[in-house]
Amino acid sequence: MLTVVYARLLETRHKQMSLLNILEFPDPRLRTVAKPVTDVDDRVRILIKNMLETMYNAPGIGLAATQVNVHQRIIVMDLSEDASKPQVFINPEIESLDDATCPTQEGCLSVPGFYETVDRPEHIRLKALDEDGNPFEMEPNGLMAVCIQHEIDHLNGKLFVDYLSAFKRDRIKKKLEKLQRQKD
Ligand code: QAP
Ligand code: CO
Repeated sequence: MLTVVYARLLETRHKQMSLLNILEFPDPRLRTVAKPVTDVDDRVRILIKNMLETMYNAPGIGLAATQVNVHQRIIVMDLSEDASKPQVFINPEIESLDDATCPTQEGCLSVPGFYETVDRPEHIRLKALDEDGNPFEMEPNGLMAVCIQHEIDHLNGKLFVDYLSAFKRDRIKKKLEKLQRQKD
């Protein structure tokens, strides 16, 4: 029995799992505009690993560095069913390819428990750097396109609740503030 516990301890230590604290609306730090990454180094790669672990643990499908109070232009995402397709976007840049939009029910780890429909461009072109600093391009559509736009909004200090009516946004703000007061 002791060997089993010790083996687990070693494994935990080996894995160096670190879950990051996720900021919640209306925390003003979520309004920070993130700066471009100048050097894709080991520091950035460790942050990416910790962001992926934090996202999988939540569980979520996307997380921007802004949400863990790191104001650099880094996004992690995994749209697979079984957490098997982690994707990383550093310094992402997008443009819409046409006028088509797709209404999608969105959620956010920084707005826990609330889901609302947002309309966004359906087809985009995306340029970014991968975790080795190599540039790549994609033309995602559907959920992938929606999710990357939601996450880039975070890097610009914007949240999905900003697309809702002031009435709805305020109701969400008050409910979350009440829950946050209960936590402290
Ligand atoms: C962004 O969001 C997204 O409220 C990623 O209690 C979501 O991973 C873009 C989550 C949907 C487009 C469509 C939310 C987890 C996860 C919650 C997420 C919650 C627990 C949100
Ligand atoms: Co979000």
